[in-house]
Amino acid sequence: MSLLAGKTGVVFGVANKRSIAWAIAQSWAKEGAKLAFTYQGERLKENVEELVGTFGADTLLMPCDVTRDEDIANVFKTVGEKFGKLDLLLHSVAFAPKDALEGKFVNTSREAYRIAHDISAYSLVALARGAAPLMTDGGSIVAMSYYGAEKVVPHYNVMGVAKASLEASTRYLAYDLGPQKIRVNCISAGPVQTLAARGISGFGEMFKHYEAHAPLKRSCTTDELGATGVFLASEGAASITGQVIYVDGGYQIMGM
Ligand code: NAD
Ligand code: 0WE
Repeated sequence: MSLLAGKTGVVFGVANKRSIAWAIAQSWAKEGAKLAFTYQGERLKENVEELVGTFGADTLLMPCDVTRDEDIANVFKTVGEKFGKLDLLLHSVAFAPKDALEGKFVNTSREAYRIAHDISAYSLVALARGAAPLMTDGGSIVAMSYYGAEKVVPHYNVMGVAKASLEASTRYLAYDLGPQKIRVNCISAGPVQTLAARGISGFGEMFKHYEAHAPLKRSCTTDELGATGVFLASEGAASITGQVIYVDGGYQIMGM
């Protein structure tokens, strides 16, 4: 059964094979979607080229630093030219300066706060605005969030505040774009061992915490995130918009 046959999509946030974006892209492609990809900068170009090549040598791949309006404009211009219309968009992008994730939240600098919100939250608004004119048959926009948006997770700090902004932006975008049949949702994932998670001290402890406290006694796999990504992109989610769906072993329901 090809749930996404005939659909086109653009994916933001592949850095390597462990990236959540890569898992969701593979699941979308397996269901028949034709995808375009972007990469953050020259540093990641080769890596992403190699991965994306597995979908065929003609797969559309473009640079896009989401802090640059001209990069974003170029992506949607090119996607418009190559695909004609767009159905799916994955936002799987986040960044805060490392020191902001180490010390106390109260010490967050104005610059670290600005950067975290620009890259991790405002970018969803800019990408949705670029995509909407191409989503002429409606569409599905999916963004990645985390529990630190709603409860304090020590050291997640300014990223938690930026994810709260991402989730609120999802609701306002869902309202604005609903009349065009464009749906906007978040997947709130439990911890996953990716590039963005590596180098965060105590990340191993987080898995132990989920094994001890989540109803399913674990976090989530990237395959499960892919499956939820397919659901949100598909007709099965035709009346779901503005929501945050938890793929976290059930952790979010717990009070203790
Ligand atoms: P990842 O490092 O593979 O992906 C993060 C991506 O953000 C990278 O591809 C990076 O290039 C991109 N990025 C950063 N700054 C950018 C910029 N200025 N312009 C364009 N792209 C930029 O790590 P991941 O864990 O797959 O993260 C993907 C998403 O999932 C993020 O939104 C993250 O917050 C979210 N998330 C991750 C976890 C986890 O435990 N790993 C849990 C819940 C949610
Ligand atoms: O969203 C994230 C992490 C995003 C992230 C990661 C980094 C590491 C490298 C954003 N910016 C940076 N900046 C860097 O310099 N997650 C959901 C994973 C994560 O990160 C944590 C977590 C979890 C979970 C940080 C502290 C506590 C928990």
